[in-house]
This record gives sequence, C-alpha cells and structure tokens, in this order.
Amino acid sequence: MEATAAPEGPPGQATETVFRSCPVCEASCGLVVAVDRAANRVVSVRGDAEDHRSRGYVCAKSQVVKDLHEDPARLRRPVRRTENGWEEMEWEAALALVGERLAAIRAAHGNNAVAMYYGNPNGHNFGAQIYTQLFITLLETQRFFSAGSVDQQPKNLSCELLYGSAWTFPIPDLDRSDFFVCMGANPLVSQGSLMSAPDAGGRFEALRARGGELVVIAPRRSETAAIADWHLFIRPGTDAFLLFALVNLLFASDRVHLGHLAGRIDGLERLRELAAPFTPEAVAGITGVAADDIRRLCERFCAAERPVIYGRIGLCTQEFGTLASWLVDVVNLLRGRLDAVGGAMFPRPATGQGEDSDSVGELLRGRWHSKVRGLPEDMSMLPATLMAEELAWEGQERARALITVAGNPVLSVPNGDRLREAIDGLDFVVALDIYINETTSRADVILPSTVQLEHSNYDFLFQSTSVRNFARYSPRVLAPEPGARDQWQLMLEICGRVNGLTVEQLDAMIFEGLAERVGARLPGVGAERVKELAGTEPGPERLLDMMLRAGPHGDRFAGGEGLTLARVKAAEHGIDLGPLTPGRLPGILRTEGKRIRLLHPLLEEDLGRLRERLRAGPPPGLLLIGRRHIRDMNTWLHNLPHFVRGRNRCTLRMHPGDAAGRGLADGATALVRSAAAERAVPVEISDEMMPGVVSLPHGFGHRHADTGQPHAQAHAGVSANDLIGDGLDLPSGTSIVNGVPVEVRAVPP
Ligand SMILES: Nc1nc2c(c(=O)[nH]1)N[C@H]1C(S)=C(S)[C@@H](COP(=O)(O)OP(=O)(O)OC[C@H]3O[C@@H](n4cnc5c(=O)[nH]c(N)nc54)[C@H](O)[C@@H]3O)O[C@H]1N2
Ligand SMILES: Nc1nc2c(c(=O)[nH]1)N[C@H]1C(S)=C(S)[C@@H](COP(=O)(O)OP(=O)(O)OC[C@H]3O[C@@H](n4cnc5c(=O)[nH]c(N)nc54)[C@H](O)[C@@H]3O)O[C@H]1N2
Ligand code: SF4
Ligand SMILES: [Mo]
Repeated sequence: MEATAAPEGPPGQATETVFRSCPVCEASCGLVVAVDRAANRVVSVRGDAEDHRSRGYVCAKSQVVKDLHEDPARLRRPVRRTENGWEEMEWEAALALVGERLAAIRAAHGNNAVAMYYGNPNGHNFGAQIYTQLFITLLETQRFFSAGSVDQQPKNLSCELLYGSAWTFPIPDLDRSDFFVCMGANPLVSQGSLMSAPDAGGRFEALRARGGELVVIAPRRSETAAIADWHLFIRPGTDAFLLFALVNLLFASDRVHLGHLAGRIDGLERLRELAAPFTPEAVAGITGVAADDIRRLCERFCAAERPVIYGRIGLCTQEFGTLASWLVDVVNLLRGRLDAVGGAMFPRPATGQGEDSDSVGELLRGRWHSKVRGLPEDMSMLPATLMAEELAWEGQERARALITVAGNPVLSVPNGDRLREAIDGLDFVVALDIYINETTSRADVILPSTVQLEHSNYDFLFQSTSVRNFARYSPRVLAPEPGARDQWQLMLEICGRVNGLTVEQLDAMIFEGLAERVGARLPGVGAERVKELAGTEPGPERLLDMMLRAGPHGDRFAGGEGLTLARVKAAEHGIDLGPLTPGRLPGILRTEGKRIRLLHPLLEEDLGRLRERLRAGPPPGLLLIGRRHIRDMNTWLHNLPHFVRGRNRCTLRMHPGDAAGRGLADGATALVRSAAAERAVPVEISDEMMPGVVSLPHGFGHRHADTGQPHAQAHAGVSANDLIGDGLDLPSGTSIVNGVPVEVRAVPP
C-alpha cells in the first residue's frame, strides 16, 4: 500500500471528519477526509479502516481530492478565449453564449453539425451519469465519440451479443476463486477494472494463501505478473488465438461442462467446428506461447475447483479486441464458470439496473456510418480514432461545433495532432472541463464544474463492476464557489438552452419518467405515490432515492426496513450487500427466449480477419504496448506537483536483447517510429519486457505551450497516441493501442 501518513491539522484547529469514497478510479476506496470548514479546505486524507471494501487501503491517488481542489491552475469560473488570452466570464453570460451559439449552429446546419466527445471522469460522477442519457438524446447527434472506444467497447459489444445487454458485465469472483487467469490487466496498479477491487494485491495474496493460484498472461512482467504463480508472455494482439486453443482443447478432450446453463446455449456445435483449426500447435507460433504451456494451462484450469478467466484493457484495445473479450466469456461458459461462485458473476446494484427483465435487447449498431471511412456507429458512437478525420471532413453536412465533456482526446485518443487541427477549423467549441489542457485550449469557452469534494456522489457505475455488492453515498465535503455548477447542471443547462427548455423542466421530465417506470413496477404503490414520497427537491439525489427504494433491497415505498437514500446516507462507511450471487442467469438475460447465443454473424465475420492474421503471421518489427503507473490517471494528474515529481516515468521499456541489438544503453534517447509518427523517448532497459515488445505509458505529451498547466508542461513526456495511428478492432470500432508495429533506433550522433 502506497499509503499516506495523515498529517493532522495544527493543534487547536477545528477539523471535522467526513467519510466518503475516492472518485479517482473504479476501486472507490473509503476515505477519511479531515476538513477545516472555516477555511474550506482539506486538512488530510487517509484510508478508512471501517470501509468494508477497502479496509483502510488507499493508493497515492487518494490525495488527488485535496491536491486538485487546491491547484491554482484549476478553473473555478467560466473562461472565454479572446485575442488577449483567456478571460473570465460571469456564469449567466457564459451559459447564454454557449446556448446561443450551439442553438444557432443546430438551427442552420442540423443536429449533426454539433459533435461531442465524452470522457472518463463522467463515469466517476453520479450526477453526470444520471443525466447522460437525456443529454445525449436531446443533442441527438450522429457525431458522438467517447473514451469508451479506447477502452471497454469490445466488452460492451460481446456482452450485448451474449446476454442482450451491453452493460451486463460478468465480474470475476476474485475473493472466492482458486485459479485466477488474469489476461491483459494489471490490477495491482489499476486496482481492477470491470473488476472493482480495492487492494487488489491483498486480494491476490489471500487467493494464494487459501491455496489458489494466480496466472498472468501479458507481454510484460507487470506488477501483477511479478506476484503471480505463473506468468506467460504473449505476443500483443494474439489472445484470441490462445483462447481459441483453449476452446479447441475443451471440445477435443470432452471437457465441456455447461453446468446450470446446459440447455440454454445455442451454437455449441458450430463453435466446435470453428475452433477445430486452432490447436495449441497451430497458435504457438503467432502467440509466442508454447503448445505445452497452452495444454498445461487448460489442464490446470480444468483441474481447479473454482477457476476463472478475466481479461481487460490489453484484451480490449488490441487488434482482436471483440473476439478476445468474447472468448474470455466463452471459456468460462464452457466450463460452467459463468454465473458460478468463484467464477464470473453478475453484480446486483442496489439501484436496480441488474434485475430480471422480460425485455429483449436490440443490437444498436450500423444505423449510420462515419463520413470518411464509412465505418458503422456502435451504441450511437463512432470510433474515437476517427474523430480527427470526421471533424475535418469538408462535405456538405460537415461538423461545425464540438462539446467536450470531461475528456482530453488530443492526448487520450490516436491522431491527436490532426484532431487539434480539426478542432481549430470548427466554428464553435465548448469544453466542460476544469483545466486548460491540450484539448480544451482549443475551445472558445470552458465551463468548469465543481470538483470531487464539492459535490455529493454515489458509486453508481461501479456497483455493476464490483467484486462484492455494495451501496455507498459520499457527501459533499467542501463548499463550491458562488455560482459554481455541478457537472449535471452544466449538461442540463446546455441541452436545455439548445432545446428551449430550463434545467428544472428537464429534471422534471426525468423525474416524471422515472416515477412512471418505478410506479409501474410496484403495482400496490403507483406513480403518484412514488412522486409524493420522492419530495420536491430537484436534482440527482431524489432520483437516486427512488431507484434505491424501488431496487432489490429497497423499502418499496412501503416503510419498513428496506433501503432508502436516507439509510444509505446514514451508513457513513458504505453498506455491504454481500458477495456476488450465482443463479442470476437466465433471469437477467435480455435475449430472445432467454437463450445464450454463442455465435453471432458479426463474430463469425471477424473470424475471417483472425484466420488471415494466422496466415500472414505477426506484423514485422517491434510491437508497442501501453503501461499504467500508480501515480498517473490517464492525462489529468500531471499538473499536481506530488504526482509528477521524481524520476521521469514516460520511458520506453525494452528488453535488454532488443536494446543491445540497436546499440541502446539504459537512459539513452531512442527514436520510435510508427506508421503515424516518430518520437524521441528515453529508454529504460528491463527484462520485464517480452523480447520484441516495447512499452510506453499513455497520458503524457504535454508539449503544447498554450495550455494552462505549467507543471504538466515541465514534465511533458511524449504522447503514446501520437505513435498509434488508425488501427481498429473492426467489430467494435475500438482503437488498437496495444500491439502497434514500431521501429526503434538510437538517435544518430
Ligand atoms: N494509448 C492509450 N490510450 C488510451 C488508453 C491506453 O491504455 N493507451 N486508455 C484509454 C482509457 S481506458 C481511457 S478511460 C481514456 C481516457 O480518456 P479521456 O477521458 O479523454 O482522458 P482523461 O485524461 O481521463 O481526461 C479527463 C478530462 O476530464 C477533466 N476532468 C477531470 N475531473 C473533472 C471534473 O470533475 N469535471 C470536469 N468537468 N472535468 C474533469 C480533465 O481535466 C481532463 O481534461 O484514455 C484512453 N486512451
Ligand atoms: N494508476 C492508475 N490506475 C488506473 C488508471 C490509470 O491511468 N492509472 N486508469 C483507469 C482506467 S481508465 C482503466 S480503463 C483501467 C485499466 O485497467 P487495466 O486493464 O488493469 O490496465 P493496464 O494497467 O493498462 O493493464 C493492461 C495490461 O495488459 C497488458 N497487455 C498489453 N497488450 C496486451 C495484449 O495484447 N495481450 C495481453 N494478454 N496483455 C496485454 C499490459 O502489459 C498491461 O499489463 O485502469 C484504471 N486505473
Ligand atoms: S485505488 Fe483508486 S479509489 Fe483507491 S485510493 Fe487509489 S485512486 Fe482512489
Ligand atoms: Mo478507462
């Protein structure tokens, strides 16, 4: 644990203690925040030993909530770009300007003239999430991009195909598994993703202490691999081959056991046929994993009592992201490890998103296409990699405006330089952001929301990704500046002004709609009674109260002991709703006849691409992969001095053999060239790398002089995404950021 001693305030200073969860990563660890109300500042932040999920664990990023609040470079009021630089604006004037400009552009050129990019921090902000659907629906643009297509989109798609719902993620039961295969993830650093697990390291230690084994499959001996019982190097982008070989072995050795899902699964015979060519011997060359090791992995997986396979970023953001993400579930399924204790199970959020349903999900894909390359929309989004070319496209119905919502695509998405240029060609740009950074510096107006400790929160999304069911409310700790708005208010202000509606009207629409749905589900109660009990205070909390009360643990608006928001608030350290439970399938399936269809035409079609890669062999040269560090969070912590001090982390890690062959010594500067660009980066020689693979973290590259982040600029580094280029996992439109061919050479003298 990279913990933090708690400097208490000076003696005699009146500090108050507030408990809340950390909004920086999915783990959502419990924090103890000491606050000086009079000075409206945080005195200290430390881990909450009474939080049942994190039990006192926190990482260095727990201090972000304090540092970010205090960063003088953080925007507190709207700013407008003028010829003389950035100028502060009054809130009403700024909102009016944004509303007028966007409305005028829509009126003249249609809804699609306004593009939007939606970034990661929204997923950590309950208010923003609750109104997101409305925001997107009312902007109704076919030029919608998000960080999701440099992230989990392949898993969304595979879940949609298998279970009928893109957000029904099977989550590994880390605390009860006895054979954990971790592919393309580094939970010791990330603290788990689509597996929210504070103190992942402690949980893996516990797994080993109870006689279980941890296997890590990744092209780098990561922090997680370093504590594993077995680490297998794999060539980037080839996991689908390895997983197919496991499927092949399960069929060939007659070890398919479907458990309680037998009789619900379609496509088994077809899958057997498709897997037939992918023997361990056939895939050993391309994956770099010996056939014997693949066989041994299969043996040990089958011999274990509670095995599970889990895959994340390294499996999603690669050449065969959808196939690999799908095959992880397929292998679990073929061994009866889906919806089973110690396997992969489905969380049950207290707000009711994971309940049984009779509805049948519709695959939302291909309803429109990108202008330049004609690639299909997926879940209403176009691939983020295409954002630069789509915004630069000069046809008749071209893009004219852009809204960025807590995102920094110039650094976090491939083709950042082209994107900056394309943004400059637009008529109007508004950024909902708290910094002037590589992306938002191109905006006409920046609208900063309240930050983390200035608004309340509820861990909404991460109820669906957590390794244990829980409910957790976080109170507001610090008073915002006068006039400041929460992110949800800004979102409603914008779509309200563009559509001629007020924030109150929009909130009322959501409220009425939710009350109707909740009322319909509770026949004895009805919508009118729901509305009466929900109160009159507009905003996300009254919606949250309704969802909790109507949810699986709720009081059903009938009094009694069930959950209400007030009860969740009263539980300062969060409420433990127990381990994940099996038997959620078939109830939660949103598929035709509640069957699981193993294959889908989209997947079968993509198998053509996989076979072609096997025939062609791996791409030539070195393959570039990414890397995460404890003190980085994508692009946005680099202006906080505590998070950039020390050694330069933006280095190219390289195997000693690869370095020697190129005359590169440790610390030397290398030129890394890809199809997209060439960049100079310091080399760090390390045998943690698989030979033939080099690693560079993303989120750096703060080289533009026009940002308002002096500390970030002083630790600029290089943007990995400059090197990454156009490659996509075709079915999902996800950027291939792992497994990018590069050449590396020493800087000529
Ligand atoms: N090469 C490569 N690229 C990657 C990845 C990779 O592994 N390799 N990972 C991808 C992944 S998984 C992700 S999620 C994306 C992230 O992609 P983005 O979401 O585009 O990037 P972030 O750095 O998270 O951007 C956060 C932005 O939100 C702002 N912000 C932070 N807090 C707040 C707030 O409270 N309110 C408001 N209004 N703004 C706020 C910050 O100033 C910053 O501009 O990057 C992806 N890009
Ligand atoms: N400290 C910190 N924590 C974070 C973040 C952060 O930036 N910093 N970001 C958060 C976000 S937005 C996300 S989405 C999560 C991501 O959480 P993780 O998925 O755990 O992310 P990474 O640490 O990028 O781990 C990816 C792993 O995949 C390996 N890999 C790369 N290519 C391949 C491949 O082709 N095959 C296989 N098998 N492995 C491969 C890499 O070596 C690396 O170990 O982390 C979250 N947590
Ligand atoms: S692991 Fe994530 S949630 Fe926990 S303290 Fe660190 S950043 Fe915050
Ligand atoms: Mo992410």
